[in-house]
Amino acid sequence: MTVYPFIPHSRPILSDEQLIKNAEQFYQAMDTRRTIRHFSDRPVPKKVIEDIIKTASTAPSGAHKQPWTFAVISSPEMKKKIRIAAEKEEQENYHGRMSEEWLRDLAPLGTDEHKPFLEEAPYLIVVFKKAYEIHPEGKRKNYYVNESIGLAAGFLIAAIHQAGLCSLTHTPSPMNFLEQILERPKNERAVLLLPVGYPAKDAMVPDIHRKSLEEVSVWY
Ligand code: IYR
Repeated sequence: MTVYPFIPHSRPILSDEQLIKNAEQFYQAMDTRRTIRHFSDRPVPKKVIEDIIKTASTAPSGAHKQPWTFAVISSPEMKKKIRIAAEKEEQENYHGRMSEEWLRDLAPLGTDEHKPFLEEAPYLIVVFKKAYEIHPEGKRKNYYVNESIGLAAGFLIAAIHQAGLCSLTHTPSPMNFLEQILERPKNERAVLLLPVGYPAKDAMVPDIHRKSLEEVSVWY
């Protein structure tokens, strides 16, 4: 067993005013984030995608195992393959697999089985969770994999927004076609597919509202 060396860590003590300002500014910035479904094909520098992935990978994870792989797709051929496979699954979802209640809940959002954004956005990022690690001596366990992936995905979406871009948290289901198309090793499961880019010029979003602080918090 190796023990990490421990190093000091501190944050500067800020004035209450500065703390309040920082928190409020970040909230205001994040509150302008919207999920979009219509992307521009305007190119985005690869460096931006590299840095948002590095940001996602700063998320905390069970036993610091960092049980994630981010697959980045910009090749038009690969994007097309992914769109076709996703639409095949979604066709079955919208026309049989999803319950009446589910379809009713989605109706106000106007989604359907057509996923042109999978070819339009300059980048697709697929988030894979690593159920375990493959080492030469065999399998090594990862912990709290779902929680860790959720945290990394949250960081990723925040980083995309902060950079000035948009994403769509897309979950075509089942997602195993992504493992096949991208030829991922057997310890990786696709959990999220995010088109990333600028919104299309005529992009529209539903006029939905976020729950208030009172609705989402309890204080003791
Ligand atoms: N995966 C489908 C259906 C879908 C489900 C939920 I829950 C959403 O919030 C949105 C869509 C699709 O991508 O269309």
